[in-house]
Amino acid sequence: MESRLAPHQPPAATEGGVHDPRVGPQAAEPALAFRRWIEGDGAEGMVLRAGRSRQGVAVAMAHTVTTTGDAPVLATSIRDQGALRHTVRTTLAPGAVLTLVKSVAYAADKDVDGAPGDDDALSSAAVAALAQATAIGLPALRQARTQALQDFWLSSDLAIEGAPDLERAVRFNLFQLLQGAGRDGLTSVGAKGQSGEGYEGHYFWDAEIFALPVLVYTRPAVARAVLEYRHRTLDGARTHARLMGHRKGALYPWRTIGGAECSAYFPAGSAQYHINADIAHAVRQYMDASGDDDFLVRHGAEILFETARLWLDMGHYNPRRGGRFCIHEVTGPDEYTAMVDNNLYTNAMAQAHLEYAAEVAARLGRERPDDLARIAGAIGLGAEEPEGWRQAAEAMYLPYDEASGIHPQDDSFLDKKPWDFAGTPADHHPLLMHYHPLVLYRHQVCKQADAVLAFCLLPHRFEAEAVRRSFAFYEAVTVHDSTLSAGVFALLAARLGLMDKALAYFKDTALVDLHDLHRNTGHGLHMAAMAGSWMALVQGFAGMHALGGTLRFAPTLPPGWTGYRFRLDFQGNRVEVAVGCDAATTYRLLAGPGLALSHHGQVAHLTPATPEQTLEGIRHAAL
Ligand code: IFM
Repeated sequence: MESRLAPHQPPAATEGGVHDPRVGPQAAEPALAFRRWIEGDGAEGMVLRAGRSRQGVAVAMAHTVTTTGDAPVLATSIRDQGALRHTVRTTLAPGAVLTLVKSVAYAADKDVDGAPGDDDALSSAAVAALAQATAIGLPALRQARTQALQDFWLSSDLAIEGAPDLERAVRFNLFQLLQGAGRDGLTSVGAKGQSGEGYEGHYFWDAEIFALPVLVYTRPAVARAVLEYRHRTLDGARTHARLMGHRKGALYPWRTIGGAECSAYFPAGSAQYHINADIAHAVRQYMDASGDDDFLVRHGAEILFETARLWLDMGHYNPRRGGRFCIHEVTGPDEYTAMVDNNLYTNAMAQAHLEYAAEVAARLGRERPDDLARIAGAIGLGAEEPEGWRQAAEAMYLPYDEASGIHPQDDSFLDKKPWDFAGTPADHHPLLMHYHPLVLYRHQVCKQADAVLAFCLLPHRFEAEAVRRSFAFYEAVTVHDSTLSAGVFALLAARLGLMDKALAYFKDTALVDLHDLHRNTGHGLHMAAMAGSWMALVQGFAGMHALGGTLRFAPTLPPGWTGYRFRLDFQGNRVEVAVGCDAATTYRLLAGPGLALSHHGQVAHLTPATPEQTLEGIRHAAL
């Protein structure tokens, strides 16, 4: 029996001989280079370090082997060109059992006190972690893990009656999100979680706009930790802003791990300024659901203020647009369109960001003036700045085309040449693998939800019929080459009462990895799409919306389902929502002091004395 430890070789990143940019740059060398062996105290392993960033990781392992019948066991370890092979040989009598317990512990620079780059310290940290795990023992470790998962399902359990495959898929997705989310305040949620090398382990807006809503309502403490990571990397965002020519404020990098921008190609990278508003939206979502003022004054407010400043620095009041506040030369979420003026999503999210930042500054001024003074002092915030944010938000330009009655994705999108969908060979998808980006940029073709996402996140901002018309328009020009897209279309289709479409998109996002729908699950799981399945269920089919601090529902029932239920944590309460085929929804307070919620506009109060309410009405076709 052989177990092998070796520096990782990058996965094959080609399709038909063409490099797939979604995996990462083609490097001749493995990302991690061997530094030294670990040995002693029953442990063996190795220290590895990244070539450029010098970040290190140590892995230490130990084996215990037992056999029934006490057959002699010969264990050998062989080091071979940076790989470690542990071999166990024995001869077992028929029916005898060999048990091998392999324990592995990792340590990274962040686990080590002192100067980064110290291989000995890293090695000792891994050996210490291994010793600690061995001392605790397998049964106790397993018990702790079981308990942690039981706790997780207490807050996030869900069921879909009539679609067991989809129920299993969403539960699988939730489990993967839980596994993939950083919880130490030093890490976030990678686009692939911890499951693969696609996108080089980087964090994107996927964390805040997709993973975070799930965590906010099922694991608030983890949501807070993920947001703390952004506060911890605020200095990197300030540096990035200066690099991009902004005199003050912070601009979060489009893709990062340590806080520095790691995009290789700025039109599809740093130009996605909406990342600032995405993070602000996540802060707001967390605050509305938790009321955690401690987070706000330690971390959240500084993030909000520093990032809000950027919009004032880059946007302007445009006399040619009636003095509206315009934002030029950005890329929105849709990566088949780049470097545009007045991207609807960016402008609408920036508007919400500016408004909220001004609101928070005003509330802190009233309720926690010392905290506001401390934060303002630390970042040199002028007393007049929040009023500037409020005015820019009020004047924000949101593109609307009178002739078609839709919201254009940006100033130029409707003028572009239509894409020849009928003439595109079936094997030319995803388009990014077959057409030069400039060709895509010149056409009316969307990789993923863009304006459609704005309608989902900020429903109060748009008129219902314009949203319905816009949905039809964007559906016809979107190819969903990004896995982030289907969940968003499912969510909006459900809110619009387009139930067949909603269900089809829901399947695409729920089964994305279990069925390997994009044929690249081997590069890692698609965390945002997985989160998208929960969002489509809860925020789409059940119509949940909580911005502003009130929990609202407008449940629908997709065709073929006889019911569904899920749980949420909200403002210290745990609530179960069960939508049934009898056109009724039951809301149950499982824990907490109680709350008021809205069901199709009807207010219900759940209290410990009256913890359950069943309300009639399933919405079928209204926003
Ligand atoms: O963040 C996404 C982006 O929106 C589409 N391309 C992949 C990225 C990582 O998932």
